[in-house]
Amino acid sequence: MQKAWWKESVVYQIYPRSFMDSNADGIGDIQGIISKLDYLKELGIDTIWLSPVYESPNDDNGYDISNYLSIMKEFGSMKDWEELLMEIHRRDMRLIMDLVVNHTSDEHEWFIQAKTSKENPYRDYYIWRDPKEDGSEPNNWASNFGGSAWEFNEETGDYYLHLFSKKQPDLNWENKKLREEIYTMMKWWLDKGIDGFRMDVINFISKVEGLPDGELKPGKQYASGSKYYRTGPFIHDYLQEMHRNVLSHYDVMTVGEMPGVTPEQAIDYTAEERNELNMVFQFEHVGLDNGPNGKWDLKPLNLHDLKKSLSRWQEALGDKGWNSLYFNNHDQPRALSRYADDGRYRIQSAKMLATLLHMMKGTPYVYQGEELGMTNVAFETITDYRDIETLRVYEELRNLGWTEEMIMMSIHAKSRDNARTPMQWSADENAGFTTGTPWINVNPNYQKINAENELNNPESVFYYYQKLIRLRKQNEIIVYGDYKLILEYHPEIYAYIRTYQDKRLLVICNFYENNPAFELPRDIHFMTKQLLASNYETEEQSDISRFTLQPYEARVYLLN
Ligand code: TEU
Ligand code: CA
Repeated sequence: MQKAWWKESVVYQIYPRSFMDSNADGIGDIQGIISKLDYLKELGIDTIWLSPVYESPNDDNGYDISNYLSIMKEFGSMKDWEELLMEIHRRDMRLIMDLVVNHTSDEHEWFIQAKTSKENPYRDYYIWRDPKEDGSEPNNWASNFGGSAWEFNEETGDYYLHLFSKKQPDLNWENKKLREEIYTMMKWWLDKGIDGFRMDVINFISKVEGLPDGELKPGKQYASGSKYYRTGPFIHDYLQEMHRNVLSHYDVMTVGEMPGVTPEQAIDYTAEERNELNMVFQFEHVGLDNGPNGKWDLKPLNLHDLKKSLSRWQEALGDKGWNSLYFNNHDQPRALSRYADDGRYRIQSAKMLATLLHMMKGTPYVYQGEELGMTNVAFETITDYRDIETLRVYEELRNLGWTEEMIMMSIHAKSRDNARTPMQWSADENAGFTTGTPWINVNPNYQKINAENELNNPESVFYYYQKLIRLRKQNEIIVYGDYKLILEYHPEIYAYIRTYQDKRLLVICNFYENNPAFELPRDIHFMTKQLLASNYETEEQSDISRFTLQPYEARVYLLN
């Protein structure tokens, strides 16, 4: 297997709107980020992924781009952005930008032109279809944010496709000129010196010819069309073309966000000899608490499902591709609240989840606030929520007859706003995020959970992350070792072994409040052991052939 800087990296995701406000307008901005770069350096981060900072009407917080070549005014100017890049590079860190090219904003110049007439030269940059005979939508696809995936356009008398909000029309990748415009835009950013891209829903860009109806479930008005747009017929051609024309000319990293991707498909996307992407964000492990009716249908995590899922990915990609490792991002509720305990054992839980993830094979991603043990939020009323998906789902569930209480319970558990409350810097008003009025309320637990407290406490979650990141830099086994699940059927413990040359790494995580017994499998022999990390006081020399774990305990041993 090839060594690579992006395999040895730890990436930190910044959601700019919620990170740090420098000018008291309540909105995070680029100067705010610059003021916190030393904090990220101290954590040990070497690559920053910046969620979109481009010009946008903010229907979906920047994932609806109206100009790819300019910076959103609320975030600052191009000069601020250039300063950010320089300050990042000066600290020997790298910057990857978000590339959102499945769709644009409906306020992008291309779409403003395209919608004016069927003859407009930009018309074919988007996906248009005539109404059915009765005037209804061309097919039954649902938008990922609820409702139909089609919007009628008066001027031309037909519909355009939008897999997300109606202010996010899908681009037509079959149009060669459009593809070339995108490649030119990518080069423009790469020539400014950025170090790569995170590509938004990039497995959606090729749609099946004819856009066939999806399978309608009983009681539903619209169906998922995902079968016809995930990993569509030309996706690999497009990505290989993008690689040939753009990426191959730069030393950069790429990660493709891919809802619904399978391990087999991920190998096709990431195998080195195929020249497409370096890694993908898969979604399997963040869907394990979805009930049969999807995301808002709550179901507790079954640890066995998590073991099966993560192990499947670890083993399948093995030496054939490369994994990204994440529990959190701006679309996901906080993993700590979701898969562990955000109450009494919050600190142990945060460290345990971090241990599980950071000792696996792949490139780890830390989402802002994760390193502080930030938790989900539970705003009392829907008016405190800001996310377009949450607001739309609220309406939809009401129409389906759900009670207010049931709806809010689901929103508290799953809303994307759980991840979007302002970064908690200190116990000052508004968590030190802004001196103005924040665009979304801070989580009321900021007086206890904040960066200042964390930095003053050597036992904090922050310093534990710092340690895990440092260990990765010091031990090649953490980056390159093979993965093997052990104690497969243990109901409470997730444990695995990494192997590299003559070394092994033993990782043990207790997912519950109980005190389960760990028993070392008999076929694991070693001469010496070294305790590399643990979230409780642990005797270095204590026997590990059999011992009792504390609530949410995690340990990492290097065996020789
Ligand atoms: O998300 C794609 C996506 O499908 C999900 O993660 C989405 O948030 C989830 O299905 C909702 O339940 C990406 C971005 O990360 C997200 O923020 C954008 O809203 C979306 O694409 C559209 O650009
Ligand atoms: Ca601001």
